Amino acid sequence: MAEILLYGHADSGHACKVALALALAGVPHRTVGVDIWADPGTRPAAFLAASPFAEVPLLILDGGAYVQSGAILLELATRFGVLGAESAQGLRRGREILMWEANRIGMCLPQLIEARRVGGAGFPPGAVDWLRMRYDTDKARFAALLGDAPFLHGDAPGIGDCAVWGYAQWLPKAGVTPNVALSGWLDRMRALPAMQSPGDFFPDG
Ligand SMILES: N[C@@H](CCC(=O)N[C@@H](CS)C(=O)NCC(=O)O)C(=O)O
Repeated sequence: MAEILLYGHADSGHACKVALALALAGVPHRTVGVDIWADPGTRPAAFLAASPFAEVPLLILDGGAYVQSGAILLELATRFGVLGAESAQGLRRGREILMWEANRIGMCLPQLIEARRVGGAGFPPGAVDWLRMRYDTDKARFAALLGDAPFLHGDAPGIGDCAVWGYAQWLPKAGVTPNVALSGWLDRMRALPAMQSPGDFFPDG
């Protein structure tokens, strides 16, 4: 198999989701840093040619270009039979959590982080309160999804855990707090042997 390349950046929770999945699955790969704060036109030509919105993550796998973090997670899980895709039930669980994450907690957390980064500039009045209100619902739903299990996929983490980790790793940057379920899960995720900091996942990005 040709070398697997992951284009990403340490400030991108979407890219961290994929980096974590590759690490948990033990899939050898190389990361390529893309400066997400720079003018998109300055990004590597090979990246611009393959990523339609000039966004990370971009995964090059067997000559194919894969975008959208959730879709990449599903590709990795099904191709390698890992992180939930070992069974039909685990894959279904992964799909359900990925859809929930993209619509809910994975929508409000990045926006809350961005609102703090820019001091609220460009956010209409009430937007941050609305995002915080959504997060309160999301963390309650997270607890319901987790139940008594250590991970969202049960005894071991799967693609759903990778997806939620992407931005839940930065709750303080979003100015919000976890509930007991989220806090315990975050501790268990941090303790995974394959876990790395965003800067270690993307040393040149
Ligand atoms: N829905 C996409 C979101 C990707 C995304 O928003 N990427 C951001 C970094 S988190 C990016 O590349 N921003 C750079 C830009 O838009 O110029 C996914 O799930 O992969």
